[in-house]
Amino acid sequence: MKNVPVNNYPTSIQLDIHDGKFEPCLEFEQRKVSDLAKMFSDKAAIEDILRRGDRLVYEIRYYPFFTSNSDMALGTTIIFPGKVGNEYHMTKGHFHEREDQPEVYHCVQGEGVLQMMTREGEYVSAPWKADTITHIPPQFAHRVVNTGTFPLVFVAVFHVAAGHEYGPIEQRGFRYKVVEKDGKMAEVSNPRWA
Ligand code: S6P
Ligand code: ZN
Repeated sequence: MKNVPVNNYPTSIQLDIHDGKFEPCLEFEQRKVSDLAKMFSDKAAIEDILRRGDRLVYEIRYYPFFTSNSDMALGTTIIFPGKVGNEYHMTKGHFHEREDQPEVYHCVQGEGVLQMMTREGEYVSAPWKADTITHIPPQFAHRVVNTGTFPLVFVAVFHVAAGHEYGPIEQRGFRYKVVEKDGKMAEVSNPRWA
């Protein structure tokens, strides 16, 4: 994160829980279907969406609380509802580069699933609704899936030094995929883990 001012005084920000926005926002990122082409399984569905002009899946806003000797940060993510093929909109998912860095996620709006998995493939999923708060231990990759019909908004609290490692998830995904099956949400085995 570049150009973030050091501030050694207490700081408060006001969050809009409906869209994850706050001011001032120090970093803003958008991820579209094209950015998640390695994550979603249905390649024909991806091509079809891209032919029609791509689509926004989620937005991330960051506020790093940098002091002279600490790097705690706040991130808010809004995942818009939708599916690619039968797979629900989701974040890319990542491990933290540092193995001593956990994270806390707080779902403030929407419904879905928080998927977590170790490098060995031990899998835990947490059903999510408004005000579910989950502690993610350092060794678990994490991905949020919006299975509802409204935007899902969550707040993440972490240290910037934790870092993001996307490679293993790009290569194999999580052990289970979160899909719509017979009109309902289902977690089905991911063939890349067979
Ligand atoms: C950072 C934290 C979140 C995610 C964000 C997007 O450690 O877990 O701020 O970066 O929800 O997810 P992803 O997988 O695209 O980074
Ligand atoms: Zn993280």
